[in-house]
Amino acid sequence: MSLQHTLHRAPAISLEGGNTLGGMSMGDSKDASAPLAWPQQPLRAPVLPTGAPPVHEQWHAEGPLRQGRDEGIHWRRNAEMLYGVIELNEVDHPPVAEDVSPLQTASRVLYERLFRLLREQGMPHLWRVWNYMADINGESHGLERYRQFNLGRYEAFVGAQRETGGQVPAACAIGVADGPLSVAFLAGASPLLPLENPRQVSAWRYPSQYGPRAPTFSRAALAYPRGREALFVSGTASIVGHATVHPGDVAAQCEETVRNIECLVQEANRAARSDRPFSIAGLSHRAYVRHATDAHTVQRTLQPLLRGASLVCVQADICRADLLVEIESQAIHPLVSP
Ligand code: 3EB
Repeated sequence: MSLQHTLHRAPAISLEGGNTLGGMSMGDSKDASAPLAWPQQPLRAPVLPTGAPPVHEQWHAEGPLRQGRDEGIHWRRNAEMLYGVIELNEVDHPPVAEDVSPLQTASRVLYERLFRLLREQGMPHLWRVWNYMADINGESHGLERYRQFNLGRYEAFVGAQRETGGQVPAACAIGVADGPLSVAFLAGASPLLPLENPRQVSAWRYPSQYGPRAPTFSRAALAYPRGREALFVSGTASIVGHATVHPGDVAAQCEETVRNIECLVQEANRAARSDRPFSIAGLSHRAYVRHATDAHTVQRTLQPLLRGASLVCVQADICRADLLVEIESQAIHPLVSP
């Protein structure tokens, strides 16, 4: 069966498991004992509670696998999907105009390269994207940095003649202490089925009070590698309509966020093909927590709500200054062939 996901809490990356398409490391991880054949995204964020061991997640896929480096992207693929990691330093992208920030340019260039690779590799469908950047709530050039990122990403989608609403990938966009703009992505030969949350305005329809260009992501997506149905729930926060609710109350934000995820799970089950419904307890969750000191409150609040599901917490910044927590989730179900 294709596409599997594993999670290890260990000091270093595990080289076992075989058929690794790509991975992501969280926390202060030791280098693997051998060079990795697959792209590995370093998420430069401490695992919580403070002092918890690093976490290594991997995507596994059926071979034969091929890998390469093009457009500054380390990628690895099989016949039906491709995982890639690309990192760009803003200092390498000096302003092209007075009102265009280095982060906006780096974001545009990064996505332009990503789309070129997908075209060359015949993997046109972007399923899931993990975006990390330094100082996400900082401001320069008269604009918050997350909004600069949204501008650059949007420009690249338009330039590649891609849809900027509707058929857009599941994603997250998260702030870390420092380091380059870092993007990992999973793309496929087959289209994704995007899902939206009836409790929330689609992010690609956000009004301009949240920035000159709306973020380009869907609230969740179903994707279909051979024999599988994958559900990717995008970064989800305490937002109802398009407004932040419960500012300053991390426990209430956790509860609201889980309500949003529950809602997306319902939407997924309406569209799902597999016999087994998705459930909050069967998903694997990652929580981004703005303040490390909130880790215990977040875990205590989420534990009963997630009903025993896997949860990894990391310290990171959320893309709105009033958001204290964001949760993303995923699950892969087998599809019984008829
Ligand atoms: C929100 O709901 C929270 O810009 O790719 C969540 C997931 C958020 C993805 C992105 C942003 C992104 O608006 C922020």
